[in-house]
Amino acid sequence: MFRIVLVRHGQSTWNKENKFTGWTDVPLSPAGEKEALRAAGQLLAAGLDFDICYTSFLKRAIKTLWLIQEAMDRMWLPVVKQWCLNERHYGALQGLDKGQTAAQYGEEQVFQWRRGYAVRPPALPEGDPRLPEHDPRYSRLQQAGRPRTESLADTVARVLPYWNREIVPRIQENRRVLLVAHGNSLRALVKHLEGVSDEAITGLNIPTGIPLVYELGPDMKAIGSYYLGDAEEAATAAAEVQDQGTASRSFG
Ligand code: DG2
Repeated sequence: MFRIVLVRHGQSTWNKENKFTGWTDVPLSPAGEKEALRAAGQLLAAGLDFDICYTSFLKRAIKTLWLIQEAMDRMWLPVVKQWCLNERHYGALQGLDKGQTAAQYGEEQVFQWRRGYAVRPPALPEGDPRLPEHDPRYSRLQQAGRPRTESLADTVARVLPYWNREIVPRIQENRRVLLVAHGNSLRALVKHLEGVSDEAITGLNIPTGIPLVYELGPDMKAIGSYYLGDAEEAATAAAEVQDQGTASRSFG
């Protein structure tokens, strides 16, 4: 049996403000830093240790990983940063309040934008300074690495090849892998690991900062999974993520 531990980064400042974030590079909130430290404590308490870590190009995931490594006294571990593990690009929704957007466009539309498997939010317009091509960390990538918007299906199309090419071989060498990423890049991976249908994945939400352990069979598919800590707390936190797209969450 093989294993991988997944962690969605701790709460970011824009998670706290309930804003669509995507590739916007916002930091952790103070609560998010605490979540990362708590995750480290849960990993230690569970006796989990690692040989290699993977994360995205975005500081909320990188900092979460740093905090976990420091608290576990594992700062020496190799870390691979990869844009393919970035959050799904939220296009022109980035920076908008999720609740206010639901109040303006309707909850069903926001649900489709957030969870419809093949639904792309409106793209960032030509010339927008937020386009990845203006960001030095993406400037050397091919067009596929510089999206203007992405659906979850698009996210799967970049997460999965990286998973198969780079991470699966490490797991098969019995390296213990910690992967710190984002709500939707992790949903893309979980969809694959569990063979979740395009319809059923709309109901899956991943809370911030709670380690999610996957036991994998020889075919690298899930044979079991569980959140560390209290299962009910994880379920409540996942339901809270789902709720972020409702108009009642609007502060306006
Ligand atoms: C959130 C996910 O990404 O949002 O981009 O707003 O995991 O990086 O905080 P993360 C964002 P939802 O799809 O849950 O609305």
